[in-house]
Amino acid sequence: MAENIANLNEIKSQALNAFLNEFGEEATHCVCAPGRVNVIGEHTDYNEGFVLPMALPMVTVIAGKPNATKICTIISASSAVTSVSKAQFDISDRSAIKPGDPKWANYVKGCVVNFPNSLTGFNAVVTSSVPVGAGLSSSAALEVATFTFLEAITNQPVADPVEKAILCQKAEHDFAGVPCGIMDQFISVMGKEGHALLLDCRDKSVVQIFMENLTNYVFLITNSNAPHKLSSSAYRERRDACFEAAKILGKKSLRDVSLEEIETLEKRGASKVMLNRVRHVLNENLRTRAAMEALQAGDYERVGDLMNASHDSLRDNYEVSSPELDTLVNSARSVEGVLGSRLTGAGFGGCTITLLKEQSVSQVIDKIKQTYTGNANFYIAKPSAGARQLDCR
Ligand code: NG1
Ligand code: MG
Repeated sequence: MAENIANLNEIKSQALNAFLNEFGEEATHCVCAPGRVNVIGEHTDYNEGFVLPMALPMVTVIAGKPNATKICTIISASSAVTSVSKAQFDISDRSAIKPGDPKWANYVKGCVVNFPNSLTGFNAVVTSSVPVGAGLSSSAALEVATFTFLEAITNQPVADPVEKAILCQKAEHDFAGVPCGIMDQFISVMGKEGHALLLDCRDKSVVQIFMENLTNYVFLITNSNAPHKLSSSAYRERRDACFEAAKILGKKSLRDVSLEEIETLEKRGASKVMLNRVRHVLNENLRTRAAMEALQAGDYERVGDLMNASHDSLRDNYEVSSPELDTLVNSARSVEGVLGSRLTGAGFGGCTITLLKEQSVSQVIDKIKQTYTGNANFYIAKPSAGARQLDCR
């Protein structure tokens, strides 16, 4: 069976009750922000290409109240964020705030530092149903929830969602030391129920894609729970190869390179490995835009084919799959009613995403349980709303 995703009201009640227990009064403000999964468009974001994520029903909730001091006290009351732990910092001089322990609070601090308006201190509790370390962007959910909470308590929403996403991304760069792309924060801010989001990572424009007739199909996330030791060095190597290839062609990024130019690259002495990396990125951009059109048209067979081609290219050209991820993908594909299956995220570990007929879900899960030696978790990825304020009842 797919995991039962705690619903928003449960996570919200946990936060409100914990706030009352901890601070002895009712919270006045409550917000949430979702995790995400990428449907297609992998290793394209840092090449100024296209990505196509959707927001998940898993959310991070923050409940709290301004305290008329310069001190912020935040309690993480969720096993999904970390074990119960407390962070406290002074905002008299926000530029003096530095990352430290507990680690989860760095995402909060980064947003407090980057928030563009004046702030008072606050007390708050964080709870979450976004699993940590699964590649479902628990970090972006915490950043965007924090930022949304600050907007709520100051009653000063940042008008431009792009600015909001970028300030949250900057929090991750500066306070968590993760040089992430912009996909995660964009979808957590802008997600819309029933929609996926096409994001152009070059000009940061977005298209909300209503998924026509999704009723008969579902996206199933399978967490391999496999460790991905190699991922950060391999990630950097691949990114560098892409940057180097663009440089050899005298282009700013691979976004400006066409498939025909692969030949030029070869003539200029690029290695076979580099050519394969470039081949993946250029074709993945084409697939991602094709997937947007297919989703809009309700042509799920086509979306599935594109997802399969994406995985095969990530495995063969980009070489970021793993035996575990290939087993999950191949097992899913062997079941009747599965339209497509691929790894999602950076690769080497983390999750796969499978598009399938709703009635085939339990068969896919059974099949994976028979063939996969690791311990997998399954989640139904219902396309959900982005960050928002909630009532405190
Ligand atoms: P995951 O593995 O989902 O964190 C990583 C990058 C993305 C993107 C994908 C590959 C971080 C935080 N995220 O995603 O920006 O490059 O790999 O498409 O590094
Ligand atoms: Mg992250």
